[in-house]
Amino acid sequence: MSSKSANASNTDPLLRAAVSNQKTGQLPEGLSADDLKRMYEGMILIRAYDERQKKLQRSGRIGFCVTSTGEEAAQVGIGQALSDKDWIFGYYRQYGLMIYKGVPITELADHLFGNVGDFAKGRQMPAHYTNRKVNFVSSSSVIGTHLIHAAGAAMAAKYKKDDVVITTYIGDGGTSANDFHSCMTFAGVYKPPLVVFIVNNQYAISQPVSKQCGAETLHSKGVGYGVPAIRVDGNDVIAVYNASREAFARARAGEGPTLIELFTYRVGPHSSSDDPTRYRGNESDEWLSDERDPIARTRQYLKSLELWDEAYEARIWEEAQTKVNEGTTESAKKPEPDWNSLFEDVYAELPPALARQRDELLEKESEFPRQQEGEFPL
Ligand SMILES: Cc1ncc(C[n+]2csc(CCOP(=O)(O)OP(=O)(O)O)c2C)c(N)n1
Repeated sequence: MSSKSANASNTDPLLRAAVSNQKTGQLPEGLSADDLKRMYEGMILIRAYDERQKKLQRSGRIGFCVTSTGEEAAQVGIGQALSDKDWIFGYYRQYGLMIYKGVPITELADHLFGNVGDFAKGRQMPAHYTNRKVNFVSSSSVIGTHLIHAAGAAMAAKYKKDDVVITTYIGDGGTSANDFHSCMTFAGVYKPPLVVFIVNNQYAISQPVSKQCGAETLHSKGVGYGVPAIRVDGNDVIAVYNASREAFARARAGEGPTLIELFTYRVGPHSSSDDPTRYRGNESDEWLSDERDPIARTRQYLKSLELWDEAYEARIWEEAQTKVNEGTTESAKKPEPDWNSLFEDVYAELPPALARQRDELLEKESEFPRQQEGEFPL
Protein backbone atom coordinates (compact mmCIF):
# COMPACT_ATOMS: atom_id res chain seq x y z
CA MET A 1 0.00 0.00 0.00
CA SER A 2 1.13 3.60 -0.46
CA SER A 3 2.77 5.40 2.44
CA LYS A 4 0.23 8.18 1.93
CA SER A 5 -2.76 6.17 3.06
CA ALA A 6 -0.77 4.44 5.82
CA ASN A 7 0.16 7.84 7.24
CA ALA A 8 -3.33 9.19 6.95
CA SER A 9 -4.76 6.31 8.91
CA ASN A 10 -2.08 5.99 11.59
CA THR A 11 -1.09 9.52 12.47
CA ASP A 12 -4.18 11.66 12.09
CA PRO A 13 -5.16 12.66 15.65
CA LEU A 14 -8.83 13.03 14.77
CA LEU A 15 -8.91 9.52 13.44
CA ARG A 16 -7.13 8.17 16.50
CA ALA A 17 -9.66 9.90 18.71
CA ALA A 18 -12.52 8.49 16.70
CA VAL A 19 -11.21 4.92 16.91
CA SER A 20 -11.68 5.04 20.66
CA ASN A 21 -15.44 5.24 20.00
CA GLN A 22 -15.40 1.44 20.15
CA LYS A 23 -14.62 1.01 23.83
CA THR A 24 -13.74 -2.61 24.36
CA GLY A 25 -16.32 -4.44 26.43
CA GLN A 26 -18.55 -1.38 26.82
CA LEU A 27 -21.81 -0.58 25.00
CA PRO A 28 -21.79 2.83 23.29
CA GLU A 29 -24.16 5.52 24.52
CA GLY A 30 -27.53 5.37 22.79
CA LEU A 31 -27.11 1.85 21.39
CA SER A 32 -28.32 -1.48 22.76
CA ALA A 33 -26.75 -4.88 22.13
CA ASP A 34 -29.54 -5.56 19.62
CA ASP A 35 -28.82 -2.28 17.81
CA LEU A 36 -25.16 -3.22 17.50
CA LYS A 37 -25.97 -6.62 16.09
CA ARG A 38 -28.47 -5.12 13.65
CA MET A 39 -25.77 -2.70 12.48
CA TYR A 40 -23.30 -5.56 11.99
CA GLU A 41 -25.89 -7.59 10.08
CA GLY A 42 -26.72 -4.55 7.93
CA MET A 43 -23.06 -4.18 6.95
CA ILE A 44 -22.91 -7.84 6.00
CA LEU A 45 -26.06 -7.58 3.89
CA ILE A 46 -24.56 -4.64 1.98
CA ARG A 47 -21.38 -6.63 1.33
CA ALA A 48 -23.35 -9.67 0.20
CA TYR A 49 -25.29 -7.45 -2.21
CA ASP A 50 -21.99 -6.15 -3.61
CA GLU A 51 -20.69 -9.66 -4.19
CA ARG A 52 -23.87 -10.50 -6.06
CA GLN A 53 -23.79 -7.31 -8.12
CA LYS A 54 -20.28 -8.13 -9.32
CA LYS A 55 -21.31 -11.64 -10.39
CA LEU A 56 -24.40 -10.36 -12.20
CA GLN A 57 -22.31 -7.85 -14.08
CA ARG A 58 -19.47 -10.21 -14.95
CA SER A 59 -21.89 -12.85 -16.21
CA GLY A 60 -23.57 -10.30 -18.46
CA ARG A 61 -26.92 -10.23 -16.64
CA ILE A 62 -26.63 -6.51 -15.89
CA GLY A 63 -24.59 -3.97 -17.80
CA PHE A 64 -23.07 -1.89 -15.04
CA CYS A 65 -22.71 -1.72 -11.29
CA VAL A 66 -21.17 0.31 -8.50
CA THR A 67 -20.05 -1.24 -5.22
CA SER A 68 -19.31 0.23 -1.80
CA THR A 69 -17.15 -2.53 -0.32
CA GLY A 70 -15.15 -1.12 2.59
CA GLU A 71 -17.58 1.78 3.04
CA GLU A 72 -20.33 -0.12 4.87
CA ALA A 73 -19.72 1.59 8.22
CA ALA A 74 -19.93 4.98 6.52
CA GLN A 75 -23.51 4.11 5.57
CA VAL A 76 -24.83 2.00 8.44
CA GLY A 77 -23.58 4.41 11.15
CA ILE A 78 -25.58 7.19 9.49
CA GLY A 79 -28.62 4.98 8.82
CA GLN A 80 -28.79 4.08 12.49
CA ALA A 81 -28.93 7.77 13.48
CA LEU A 82 -31.44 8.89 10.81
CA SER A 83 -35.14 9.02 11.60
CA ASP A 84 -37.75 7.82 9.12
CA LYS A 85 -38.78 11.41 8.36
CA ASP A 86 -35.29 12.51 7.30
CA TRP A 87 -34.14 12.86 3.71
CA ILE A 88 -31.23 11.38 1.79
CA PHE A 89 -29.78 13.25 -1.20
CA GLY A 90 -27.11 10.73 -2.10
CA TYR A 91 -24.91 9.88 -5.03
CA TYR A 92 -24.41 6.44 -6.58
CA ARG A 93 -22.48 4.88 -3.65
CA GLN A 94 -25.06 5.31 -0.84
CA TYR A 95 -27.49 2.49 -1.68
CA GLY A 96 -26.35 0.78 1.55
CA LEU A 97 -28.47 3.34 3.39
CA MET A 98 -31.54 2.00 1.57
CA ILE A 99 -30.58 -1.57 2.39
CA TYR A 100 -30.10 -0.67 6.03
CA LYS A 101 -33.42 1.19 6.08
CA GLY A 102 -35.11 -2.07 5.05
CA VAL A 103 -35.67 -1.58 1.31
CA PRO A 104 -36.05 -5.12 -0.09
CA ILE A 105 -33.12 -6.26 -2.24
CA THR A 106 -35.44 -6.89 -5.17
CA GLU A 107 -36.30 -3.16 -5.28
CA LEU A 108 -32.63 -2.30 -5.69
CA ALA A 109 -32.07 -5.10 -8.19
CA ASP A 110 -35.10 -4.05 -10.25
CA HIS A 111 -33.19 -0.84 -10.90
CA LEU A 112 -30.01 -2.68 -11.91
CA PHE A 113 -32.01 -4.72 -14.40
CA GLY A 114 -33.99 -1.64 -15.48
CA ASN A 115 -37.12 -3.78 -15.42
CA VAL A 116 -40.80 -2.99 -14.98
CA GLY A 117 -40.38 -2.77 -11.18
CA ASP A 118 -37.65 -0.10 -11.38
CA PHE A 119 -38.74 3.13 -9.67
CA ALA A 120 -36.74 4.99 -12.31
CA LYS A 121 -38.69 3.09 -15.00
CA GLY A 122 -35.48 1.92 -16.67
CA ARG A 123 -34.59 5.49 -17.67
CA GLN A 124 -31.76 6.22 -15.27
CA MET A 125 -28.16 5.17 -15.59
CA PRO A 126 -27.88 1.91 -13.57
CA ALA A 127 -26.71 2.34 -9.97
CA HIS A 128 -28.45 5.72 -9.74
CA TYR A 129 -31.07 4.61 -7.29
CA THR A 130 -34.14 6.24 -5.85
CA ASN A 131 -36.74 5.07 -3.34
CA ARG A 132 -39.63 7.19 -2.12
CA LYS A 133 -40.40 4.94 0.83
CA VAL A 134 -37.18 5.96 2.57
CA ASN A 135 -36.95 9.52 1.16
CA PHE A 136 -33.98 8.59 -1.02
CA VAL A 137 -34.02 11.20 -3.77
CA SER A 138 -33.12 10.16 -7.33
CA SER A 139 -29.34 10.40 -7.76
CA SER A 140 -27.79 12.46 -10.49
CA SER A 141 -24.94 11.29 -12.71
CA VAL A 142 -23.54 14.78 -12.83
CA ILE A 143 -21.30 15.04 -9.80
CA GLY A 144 -22.51 17.47 -7.14
CA THR A 145 -25.80 18.69 -8.59
CA HIS A 146 -27.79 17.06 -5.79
CA LEU A 147 -25.93 19.14 -3.19
CA ILE A 148 -27.77 22.31 -4.13
CA HIS A 149 -31.07 20.44 -4.21
CA ALA A 150 -30.31 19.28 -0.67
CA ALA A 151 -29.44 22.80 0.49
CA GLY A 152 -32.70 24.07 -1.05
CA ALA A 153 -34.73 21.30 0.58
CA ALA A 154 -33.11 22.08 3.93
CA MET A 155 -33.89 25.80 3.56
CA ALA A 156 -37.51 24.94 2.71
CA ALA A 157 -37.69 22.70 5.80
CA LYS A 158 -36.45 25.59 7.90
CA TYR A 159 -39.01 28.04 6.51
CA LYS A 160 -41.80 25.51 6.95
CA LYS A 161 -40.57 24.56 10.43
CA ASP A 162 -40.61 20.87 9.43
CA ASP A 163 -39.02 18.59 11.98
CA VAL A 164 -36.67 16.91 9.49
CA VAL A 165 -32.97 16.66 8.81
CA ILE A 166 -31.73 16.77 5.23
CA THR A 167 -28.59 14.74 4.60
CA THR A 168 -26.42 14.87 1.53
CA TYR A 169 -23.28 13.01 0.44
CA ILE A 170 -20.36 13.81 -1.79
CA GLY A 171 -17.12 12.03 -2.61
CA ASP A 172 -13.66 13.51 -2.03
CA GLY A 173 -13.49 14.31 -5.75
CA GLY A 174 -16.91 15.89 -5.67
CA THR A 175 -15.79 18.51 -3.14
CA SER A 176 -13.96 20.20 -6.04
CA ALA A 177 -17.25 20.68 -7.91
CA ASN A 178 -18.81 24.15 -8.08
CA ASP A 179 -22.01 22.84 -6.56
CA PHE A 180 -20.20 21.95 -3.34
CA HIS A 181 -19.31 25.65 -3.02
CA SER A 182 -22.90 26.74 -3.68
CA CYS A 183 -24.32 24.23 -1.21
CA MET A 184 -21.87 25.16 1.55
CA THR A 185 -22.36 28.88 0.97
CA PHE A 186 -26.13 28.59 1.43
CA ALA A 187 -25.64 26.24 4.38
CA GLY A 188 -23.29 28.67 6.13
CA VAL A 189 -25.43 31.76 5.54
CA TYR A 190 -28.97 30.41 6.09
CA LYS A 191 -28.13 27.70 8.64
CA PRO A 192 -30.73 25.14 7.54
CA PRO A 193 -31.01 21.64 9.08
CA LEU A 194 -28.50 20.17 6.63
CA VAL A 195 -25.76 17.61 7.24
CA VAL A 196 -23.22 17.27 4.44
CA PHE A 197 -21.18 14.05 4.47
CA ILE A 198 -17.92 13.97 2.54
CA VAL A 199 -17.21 10.32 1.83
CA ASN A 200 -13.44 10.51 1.55
CA ASN A 201 -12.68 7.10 0.09
CA GLN A 202 -9.31 8.49 -1.08
CA TYR A 203 -9.93 8.25 -4.83
CA ALA A 204 -12.03 9.93 -7.49
CA ILE A 205 -11.81 7.16 -10.05
CA SER A 206 -7.98 7.14 -10.51
CA GLN A 207 -7.32 10.56 -8.93
CA PRO A 208 -5.93 10.29 -5.37
CA VAL A 209 -7.14 12.84 -2.86
CA SER A 210 -3.65 14.44 -2.70
CA LYS A 211 -4.17 15.62 -6.30
CA GLN A 212 -7.72 16.73 -5.58
CA CYS A 213 -7.06 19.16 -2.75
CA GLY A 214 -3.98 20.88 -1.31
CA ALA A 215 -5.33 20.83 2.27
CA GLU A 216 -4.51 18.04 4.72
CA THR A 217 -8.13 17.22 5.36
CA LEU A 218 -11.39 17.90 3.54
CA HIS A 219 -13.44 18.79 6.61
CA SER A 220 -11.23 21.90 6.89
CA LYS A 221 -13.25 23.33 3.99
CA GLY A 222 -16.09 23.91 6.46
CA VAL A 223 -14.18 26.77 8.16
CA GLY A 224 -14.34 29.00 5.09
CA TYR A 225 -18.11 28.66 4.93
CA GLY A 226 -18.75 29.05 8.64
CA VAL A 227 -20.06 25.51 8.91
CA PRO A 228 -18.95 23.43 11.93
CA ALA A 229 -17.04 20.42 10.69
CA ILE A 230 -15.57 17.20 12.00
CA ARG A 231 -13.39 14.46 10.55
CA VAL A 232 -14.35 10.94 11.51
CA ASP A 233 -12.90 7.49 11.02
CA GLY A 234 -15.47 6.30 8.48
CA ASN A 235 -14.54 2.65 9.06
CA ASP A 236 -15.61 2.84 12.70
CA VAL A 237 -19.37 2.37 12.65
CA ILE A 238 -19.73 3.74 16.19
CA ALA A 239 -17.73 6.87 15.39
CA VAL A 240 -19.90 7.46 12.31
CA TYR A 241 -23.04 6.93 14.40
CA ASN A 242 -21.88 9.29 17.16
CA ALA A 243 -20.93 12.10 14.77
CA SER A 244 -24.18 11.70 12.81
CA ARG A 245 -26.34 11.60 15.92
CA GLU A 246 -24.77 14.77 17.26
CA ALA A 247 -25.07 16.60 13.94
CA PHE A 248 -28.69 15.52 13.49
CA ALA A 249 -29.54 16.66 17.03
CA ARG A 250 -27.98 20.07 16.30
CA ALA A 251 -29.93 20.35 13.06
CA ARG A 252 -33.21 19.42 14.80
CA ALA A 253 -32.55 21.94 17.56
CA GLY A 254 -32.26 24.75 14.97
CA GLU A 255 -28.51 25.04 15.40
CA GLY A 256 -27.81 24.70 11.69
CA PRO A 257 -25.64 22.62 9.39
CA THR A 258 -22.65 20.36 9.97
CA LEU A 259 -19.99 19.08 7.58
CA ILE A 260 -18.73 15.56 8.36
CA GLU A 261 -15.73 14.05 6.57
CA LEU A 262 -15.81 10.26 6.73
CA PHE A 263 -12.31 8.93 6.14
CA THR A 264 -12.63 5.53 4.49
CA TYR A 265 -11.38 3.62 1.47
CA ARG A 266 -12.97 2.43 -1.76
CA VAL A 267 -11.86 -1.19 -1.78
CA GLY A 268 -13.38 -2.11 -5.14
CA PRO A 269 -13.10 -0.40 -8.51
CA HIS A 270 -14.79 2.95 -9.11
CA SER A 271 -17.42 1.02 -11.06
CA SER A 272 -17.59 -2.17 -13.09
CA SER A 273 -15.93 -0.20 -15.92
CA ASP A 274 -12.75 0.50 -13.96
CA ASP A 275 -9.54 -1.50 -13.32
CA PRO A 276 -7.91 0.05 -10.22
CA THR A 277 -4.77 -2.14 -10.42
CA ARG A 278 -3.67 0.18 -13.24
CA TYR A 279 -3.31 3.15 -10.91
CA ARG A 280 -2.90 1.79 -7.36
CA GLY A 281 -1.56 -1.76 -7.61
CA ASN A 282 -2.95 -4.00 -4.82
CA GLU A 283 -2.91 -1.51 -1.96
CA SER A 284 -6.65 -2.13 -1.50
CA ASP A 285 -5.87 -5.54 0.08
CA GLU A 286 -4.67 -3.71 3.20
CA TRP A 287 -8.13 -2.25 3.65
CA LEU A 288 -9.67 -5.69 4.04
CA SER A 289 -7.31 -6.50 6.92
CA ASP A 290 -8.75 -7.03 10.42
CA GLU A 291 -7.31 -3.66 11.51
CA ARG A 292 -9.09 -1.67 8.78
CA ASP A 293 -12.06 -3.53 7.34
CA PRO A 294 -15.15 -1.97 8.95
CA ILE A 295 -16.89 -5.35 9.19
CA ALA A 296 -13.88 -7.04 10.83
CA ARG A 297 -13.51 -4.12 13.24
CA THR A 298 -17.15 -4.33 14.28
CA ARG A 299 -16.80 -8.09 14.69
CA GLN A 300 -13.88 -7.54 17.09
CA TYR A 301 -15.98 -5.09 19.00
CA LEU A 302 -18.94 -7.50 19.23
CA LYS A 303 -16.53 -10.18 20.44
CA SER A 304 -15.34 -7.87 23.21
CA LEU A 305 -18.98 -7.54 24.29
CA GLU A 306 -19.52 -11.29 24.06
CA LEU A 307 -22.14 -10.74 21.37
CA TRP A 308 -20.44 -12.82 18.67
CA ASP A 309 -19.60 -16.45 17.98
CA GLU A 310 -18.87 -18.57 14.88
CA ALA A 311 -22.40 -19.95 14.68
CA TYR A 312 -23.89 -16.42 14.68
CA GLU A 313 -21.45 -15.37 11.95
CA ALA A 314 -22.33 -18.34 9.75
CA ARG A 315 -26.06 -17.82 10.27
CA ILE A 316 -26.14 -14.11 9.40
CA TRP A 317 -24.02 -14.62 6.27
CA GLU A 318 -26.34 -17.36 5.14
CA GLU A 319 -29.39 -15.18 5.80
CA ALA A 320 -27.82 -12.27 3.92
CA GLN A 321 -26.91 -14.44 0.93
CA THR A 322 -30.40 -15.94 0.82
CA LYS A 323 -32.00 -12.46 0.88
CA VAL A 324 -29.70 -11.27 -1.90
CA ASN A 325 -30.08 -14.38 -4.05
CA GLU A 326 -33.86 -14.48 -3.72
CA GLY A 327 -34.20 -10.72 -4.32
CA THR A 328 -32.03 -10.62 -7.43
CA THR A 329 -33.55 -13.83 -8.84
CA GLU A 330 -37.02 -12.30 -8.49
CA SER A 331 -35.85 -9.16 -10.33
CA ALA A 332 -34.22 -11.12 -13.13
CA LYS A 333 -37.58 -12.67 -13.97
CA LYS A 334 -39.46 -9.40 -14.40
CA PRO A 335 -40.02 -8.04 -17.93
CA GLU A 336 -38.71 -4.74 -19.27
CA PRO A 337 -40.86 -1.63 -18.87
CA ASP A 338 -43.34 -0.95 -21.65
CA TRP A 339 -41.57 1.09 -24.37
CA ASN A 340 -44.58 3.33 -24.57
CA SER A 341 -43.77 4.54 -21.05
CA LEU A 342 -40.75 6.36 -22.52
CA PHE A 343 -43.15 9.06 -23.64
CA GLU A 344 -44.92 9.47 -20.32
CA ASP A 345 -44.39 11.77 -17.33
CA VAL A 346 -43.02 14.88 -19.10
CA TYR A 347 -45.80 16.37 -21.24
CA ALA A 348 -49.51 16.45 -20.36
CA GLU A 349 -50.09 16.38 -24.11
CA LEU A 350 -47.39 14.84 -26.31
CA PRO A 351 -45.90 17.35 -28.82
CA PRO A 352 -46.44 16.24 -32.46
CA ALA A 353 -42.76 15.37 -33.09
CA LEU A 354 -42.68 13.03 -30.09
CA ALA A 355 -46.07 11.55 -30.93
CA ARG A 356 -44.69 10.69 -34.40
CA GLN A 357 -41.64 9.00 -32.86
CA ARG A 358 -43.86 7.00 -30.50
CA ASP A 359 -46.03 5.80 -33.40
CA GLU A 360 -42.95 4.78 -35.42
CA LEU A 361 -41.55 2.90 -32.45
CA LEU A 362 -44.79 1.04 -31.86
CA GLU A 363 -45.01 0.14 -35.56
CA LYS A 364 -41.53 -1.40 -35.44
CA GLU A 365 -41.93 -2.98 -32.02
CA SER A 366 -42.40 -6.47 -33.46
CA GLU A 367 -38.92 -6.22 -35.05
CA PHE A 368 -37.39 -5.90 -31.57
CA PRO A 369 -39.01 -8.55 -29.37
CA ARG A 370 -39.11 -7.62 -25.70
CA GLN A 371 -37.93 -9.80 -22.89
CA GLN A 372 -40.93 -11.67 -21.53
CA GLU A 373 -41.68 -12.31 -17.90
CA GLY A 374 -39.63 -15.21 -16.55
CA GLU A 375 -37.68 -15.59 -19.81
CA PHE A 376 -34.17 -15.22 -18.39
CA PRO A 377 -34.25 -16.63 -14.87
CA LEU A 378 -30.90 -16.72 -13.08
C1 LIG B 1 -19.57 17.07 -13.33
C2 LIG B 1 -18.99 15.69 -13.56
N1 LIG B 1 -17.67 15.57 -13.85
C3 LIG B 1 -17.15 14.34 -14.05
C4 LIG B 1 -17.93 13.22 -13.99
C5 LIG B 1 -17.32 11.85 -14.21
N2 LIG B 1 -17.19 11.18 -12.92
C6 LIG B 1 -18.11 10.29 -12.49
S1 LIG B 1 -17.77 9.70 -10.98
C7 LIG B 1 -16.34 10.62 -10.87
C8 LIG B 1 -15.45 10.53 -9.67
C9 LIG B 1 -16.12 10.95 -8.41
O1 LIG B 1 -15.28 10.67 -7.33
P1 LIG B 1 -15.66 11.02 -5.85
O2 LIG B 1 -16.46 12.27 -5.81
O3 LIG B 1 -14.43 10.98 -5.03
O4 LIG B 1 -16.66 9.85 -5.43
P2 LIG B 1 -16.42 8.27 -5.38
O5 LIG B 1 -16.85 7.73 -6.73
O6 LIG B 1 -14.98 8.01 -5.10
O7 LIG B 1 -17.29 7.73 -4.31
C10 LIG B 1 -16.17 11.37 -12.02
C11 LIG B 1 -15.01 12.25 -12.25
C12 LIG B 1 -19.32 13.40 -13.72
N3 LIG B 1 -20.14 12.36 -13.62
N4 LIG B 1 -19.81 14.64 -13.49
